[in-house]
Amino acid sequence: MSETESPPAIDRAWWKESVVYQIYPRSFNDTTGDGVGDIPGIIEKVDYLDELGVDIIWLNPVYESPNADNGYDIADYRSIMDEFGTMDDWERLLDALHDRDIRLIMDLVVNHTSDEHEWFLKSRVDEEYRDYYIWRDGRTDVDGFTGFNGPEGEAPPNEWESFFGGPAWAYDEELEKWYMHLFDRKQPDLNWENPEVREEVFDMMQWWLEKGIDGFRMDVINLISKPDSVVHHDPPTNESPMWDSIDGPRVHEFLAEMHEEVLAGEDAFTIGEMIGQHMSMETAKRYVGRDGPLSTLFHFDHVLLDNGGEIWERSDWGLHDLRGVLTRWQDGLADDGWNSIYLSNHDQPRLVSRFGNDDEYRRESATLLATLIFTLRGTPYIFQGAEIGMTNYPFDSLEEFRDVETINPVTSALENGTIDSFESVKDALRHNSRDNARTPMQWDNTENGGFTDGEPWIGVNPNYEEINVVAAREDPDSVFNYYRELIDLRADNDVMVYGQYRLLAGDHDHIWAYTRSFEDSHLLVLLNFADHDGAIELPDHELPFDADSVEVERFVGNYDPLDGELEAVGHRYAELRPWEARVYAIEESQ
Ligand code: TEU
Repeated sequence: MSETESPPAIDRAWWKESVVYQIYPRSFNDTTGDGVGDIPGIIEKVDYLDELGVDIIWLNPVYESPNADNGYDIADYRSIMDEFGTMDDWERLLDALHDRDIRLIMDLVVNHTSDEHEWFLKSRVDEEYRDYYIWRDGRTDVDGFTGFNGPEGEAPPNEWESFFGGPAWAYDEELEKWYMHLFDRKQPDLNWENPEVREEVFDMMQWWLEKGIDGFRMDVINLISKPDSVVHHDPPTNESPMWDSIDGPRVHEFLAEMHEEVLAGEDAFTIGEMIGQHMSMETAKRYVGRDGPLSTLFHFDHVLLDNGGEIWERSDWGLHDLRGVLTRWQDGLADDGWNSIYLSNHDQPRLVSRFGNDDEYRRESATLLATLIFTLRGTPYIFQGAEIGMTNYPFDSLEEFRDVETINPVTSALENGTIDSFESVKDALRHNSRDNARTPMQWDNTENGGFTDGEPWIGVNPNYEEINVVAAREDPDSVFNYYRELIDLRADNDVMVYGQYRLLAGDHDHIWAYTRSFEDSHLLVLLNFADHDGAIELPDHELPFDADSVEVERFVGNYDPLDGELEAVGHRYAELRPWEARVYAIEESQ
């Protein structure tokens, strides 16, 4: 930092200094032999989480649910799904985590409920509850329209297509009306226009906070306010596409109310999952800026880069795109707001298979991606299994998939001839399907990777014999031990947490280079996103320090140091090996 530039104000927060580990309970650890992971299974592994060194656990939904969408269809917000255990188990888990200074955040899924939730059952038969959901008349003015499970000649209220394929409306025979579901038909959308719905949600959040949780990850929270074409019309008009539900007209008002009623005065960590693409920084700051209702958000800009539209389509991306979208967020929230840094979760393929090379350079690229996650500015997230470099699954038939988002659209496309065979889409599904993330955690090299004694609910990746926790622990060069090192470093170095990001040589075609700067400390990060060697010249005018008068040390890296590599900074030139990640610590001389 030059003397004329004053450092930006730092708003410290525990959740900025924390590392999050995401647990998908269904696939973590099974103690009952039914092939499904459970809460006692997580308790068994709390020491593992402690050994890894993470600070916060984000638990995917564990509430009572018929599991049309693996728990994202909630039938009762205040009880635990039988398959996962009991409320006692959950309380034991909370205690076990808190005993080790690990915090727990829960998934808050309130854009929709299950169609088996009491509110929805009542809403079908009881006027008082009708308005908890979005019920509308169908259209009869559409020529020659049949099907969609509605009455003959009646079309769904508007033309929206659900995220999981098919219309975003389902017909109720008794009521002779349609209800909206932006996701599966078993996930009816709540009507946030109704103040009673908001009160119910806020009470429930309060109830969980009183149980001692440390925050919420809020599922598709920017979808809760629907556009006027639906809110004020029955049947709705077609003037707004479904995308207009994103950041809808009253979303900021609803979240401000949630903040006032529930979150203000609580030291809770809140992450809003923000579906869509290209959110403006102005909108982002309304959510997560200093005066915003939430701590941070998940945007989708980088995980949609390879999205081809349909689940069986892909589009190409390059380092340019990845670096471009993530740099936009680094710069956009540099002074106000806070990023979440994730490259995978339960909805995304495995990071090493997607952004790295899961074959010849699995260890190198998995550790490079870890370096990226831990050296960008924001709270880092590890999705279970990433820390041992787990890969995508070699799916061979549609029967091996479990996810509605894969099964529904592929089945209809096969039926209506849009695609002619499973084989023709196999490679794309192997790459895109959410089920890649959902195969069981690989603990050891015994049957089923030590996940279960029974028949696992979804296949265990056959590579469990090599890729598993026991093997990773023993190998000093493993992905696991590298994650541990990064977590330790982050706990001790403010520059990793708060340092400002600056992109270097932004047009390099396979090396991503940047600095992070905090007071007089800097990190120089060099990441070679390629299966081959590469070299980079560090442009003098872009460096935030004078390269001739700094002390350079190696900070972390995924290869053994090269002879003379510390001179690289003075020479403004570095050479990197395939998927090499190298970080230098740089101090300005006094
Ligand atoms: O995800 C919302 C969401 O955006 C996903 O549907 C995403 O578009 C897709 O998975 C990318 O392939 C949340 C939950 O994380 C997801 O598991 C749920 O299925 C969904 O909401 C509905 O609750």
